[in-house]
Parts: sequence; C-alpha cells; structure tokens
Amino acid sequence: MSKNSLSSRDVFTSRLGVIAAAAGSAVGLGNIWKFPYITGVYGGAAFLFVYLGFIALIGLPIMLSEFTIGRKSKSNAFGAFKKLAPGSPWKFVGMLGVAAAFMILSFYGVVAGWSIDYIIKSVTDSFASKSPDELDSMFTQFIEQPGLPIVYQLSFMLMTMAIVIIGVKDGIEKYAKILMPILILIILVLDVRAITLDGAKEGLNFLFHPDFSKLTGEGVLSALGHAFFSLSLGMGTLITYGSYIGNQNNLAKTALQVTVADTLIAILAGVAIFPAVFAFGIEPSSGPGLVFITLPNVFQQMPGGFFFSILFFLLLTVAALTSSISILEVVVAYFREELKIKRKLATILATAMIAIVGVFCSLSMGLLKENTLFGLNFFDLLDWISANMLLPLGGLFISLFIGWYWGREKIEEELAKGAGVVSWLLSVFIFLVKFIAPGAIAIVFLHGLGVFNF
Ligand code: VAL
Repeated sequence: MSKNSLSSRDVFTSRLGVIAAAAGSAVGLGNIWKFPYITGVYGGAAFLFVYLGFIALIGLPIMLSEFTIGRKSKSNAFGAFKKLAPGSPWKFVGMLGVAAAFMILSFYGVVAGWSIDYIIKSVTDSFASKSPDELDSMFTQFIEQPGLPIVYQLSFMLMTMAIVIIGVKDGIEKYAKILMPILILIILVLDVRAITLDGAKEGLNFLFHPDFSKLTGEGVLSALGHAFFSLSLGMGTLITYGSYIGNQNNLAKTALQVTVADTLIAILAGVAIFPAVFAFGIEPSSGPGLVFITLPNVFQQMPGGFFFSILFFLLLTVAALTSSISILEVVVAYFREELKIKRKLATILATAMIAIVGVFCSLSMGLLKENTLFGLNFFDLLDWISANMLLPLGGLFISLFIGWYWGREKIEEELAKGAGVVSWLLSVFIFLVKFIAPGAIAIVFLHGLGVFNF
C-alpha cells in the first residue's frame, strides 16, 4: 500500500494490532507521570474515585464515539466531521482536536526528555546513596537548565518523527505490540517493593481512602480533564486511529479493553508511588517532579534497583513514544488529507512546529520561569488549557454529535460491523452520550472555571 497516496489509507492489520496501538496511545506519561502527580496535588483517594467515575461514565462512551466517527469516516479528525456532517460547523470540533494534539505534544516531548535523562542517570548510577532531598534538588536543577533538557526533548521529537514517517502499519503497530507488557511487569515489581516499605500503609490510605471534603471544583475539573488526557480523547487521536480500524473489528470491545488497561496501569503506578512518597517523607503535592523524585528512592532500596531503574525509564520513554506517535499522527493526517502535503514533509513540518513550541515549554521551567499567565508558566498553561479546556470541550461536542446529530440508527449500523449489537447495551451507550456525558462535562467545566458554585 502506498503511504503517500491519499486514496488508499493505511489500516491496522490485526485485532491485536488495533488494541496494541490504541492502548499504546492511551498508556503513556499520563498514567505514570501525570496521574500520580495530580492525584497528589488534589488530595488523593477522593480525586481517584471521581476520576474513575468519569472514566466509566464519560471516557468509555466517548472513546467508543471517537472510534465510530473515525471508522465510519475513514478520515483525519477534521475531515471526519466534514465528511459525516457536510457543510456544517461540526468540523470545528475536529479542529479543536488537532489544536489540542499540537499543544499536548509540545509539553509531552519535554517530560519524555526528562525520562531520557533519567535513563542516563540510571546507567551512570547517579541515584546511589542520595537522600530524598538530594534527589529532589537533582531533579529541579536538571529541569531548570536551558541546555540538556532541550537536547533530550528534541531527540525525543526526532524519534517520534522517524516512527511516524515509517507509517502506521509498519511503524506504530510493531513497536506497540512488544513493549507494553514488559512495562506492566516492571510496574508490578515496583508495586511489590513499594508496598513492603516501612510506612507504606499511609500511602495506600492516601490513595484509596477518600475524604471527599478535600475536593475542590478545580480538582473535579482536573479529574475530568485527566480522564480525557489519559484515554487520549478529545485530541483527535482515537478518531484518527479509528479511521485505520477495519470493519471486522468489534469497536465496543476494543474501547472497553483499552479503557480498563489504561486505568489499571494508572492505579498500579499510583500503588508504586504513594507508599514510597510517604515512606521517604516526600510531599505528595510536590508537582510534576513527583515520579522522578520518588522512584529513584525506591530503586535505591531494592535488590537489582540499578537494573530496574534503567529498564523502567527506558520503558517509560517507550510508553511515551507510543503515545507521542499517536498525537503527532493527528496533526500529520490533518496536514496530509486537508492540506494535501505528502506524509514525509507533513511529518517533518508538524514535528518542527511542535518541537519549537516545546522548547519554550522546557525553558519555562527555568530561564522563563517568571513569565507566567494566571500564575502558570508556559508549560503548565499549555497543559491546563489543553487538558482542562480543549479536551473536555471536544468531548462535549463529540458526545452531542453522536448522541443527537447521528442518532441510534447510524450508531447501530456502525457498531454492528464486526460485532453483534446487544440492544440494551446500545441503549445505555446512547443514554450516556446523549445526556450524562454532555450534562456532566458542562456542569464540571463551568463549575471548575468558577462560573457558578454549589
Ligand atoms: N493518553 C496518553 C497519555 O496518557 C497521551 C496521548 C496523552 O500519556
């Protein structure tokens, strides 16, 4: 199949390939870096429970909606709405996704760059006999530098670019299939070590015993935003991947499997981190450095820690890669199909633009730290706007599109491909996308922004 031709599109070749690629997209820094850090910031278990509720009631149905839109339209995120709702403004929903993908990848590349640095720090045994405080300043000093973090960020973007240039079928599928299970194994080993540390119980309590009085409107909005971020929703990714899924595939089953896997991995990451946070006296609300500061302490205290830490940061980088390629693919598919730019050039252009914005994200950790808007540096601002605004807004419109614009008949027709449709499950799905998802997103969104209070 020619990869540059616009008429013959790439497809995933096997069922396993579809799941591996979609799960590869979903599972990434969102699960291992961002989930523990924002759970810590917003107070622990109560945040986790609200997050889980959003995953089940909003995330899962919207994932299925995105797959459906993608497969039916066989188009990029913007083109999909143009095709399914010609001449209407729905296409701007696709645009919102492309914009979110662009923003997210800018700062995503920076964090992936940190992970690359931590592979090297692991290989050179730099964590050895350092106290929790020393490990903390090691991280801060590193991210505040103007040079090295950018070198790693750019290297990561180049790797992402290379894989996307190879193409969907040969590139993404092959890498995703092999490496994810190994990452899960390492996290399980870390879990065992973490929960057997002295003082681990406090960490598990923090993660699993909710105190809902601690929740704020902003915390709830962040839980919603993170449900989208972690499942790769609202950023055009799963519409684009959906467009590469063949008709023999059972979309509902795939969506369920990806959602469950993504959520379990986030929880497993939380179990590896919070017991250690408390055991080593680290502040749970320390922010974006939480994982990078906490885990080196754990590695120090486990047999084979040297080896495990190399493997962990290596695989974290790979998990970030299988996600970043899916984000870049959104922008590339848009450039190819809408702007008629060939894959290779489209990929180089998109990567260059995103990487440049990413350089500023990296600099905003140190050199440009004082330049803030609403109290947020450039990195946090892009994260906040994309996760807490663009993704939920995209999700809101996607659910309205499927639930109200498309309607039961068309949904049933698309879902019936590759699967038997169970009537009551279809009704539940339609009820969720028609009422629950848009209603809940609207309330959480406006409340989180402080438009009203209750
Ligand atoms: N969903 C991924 C993650 O959680 C990316 C695509 C944002 O890391």
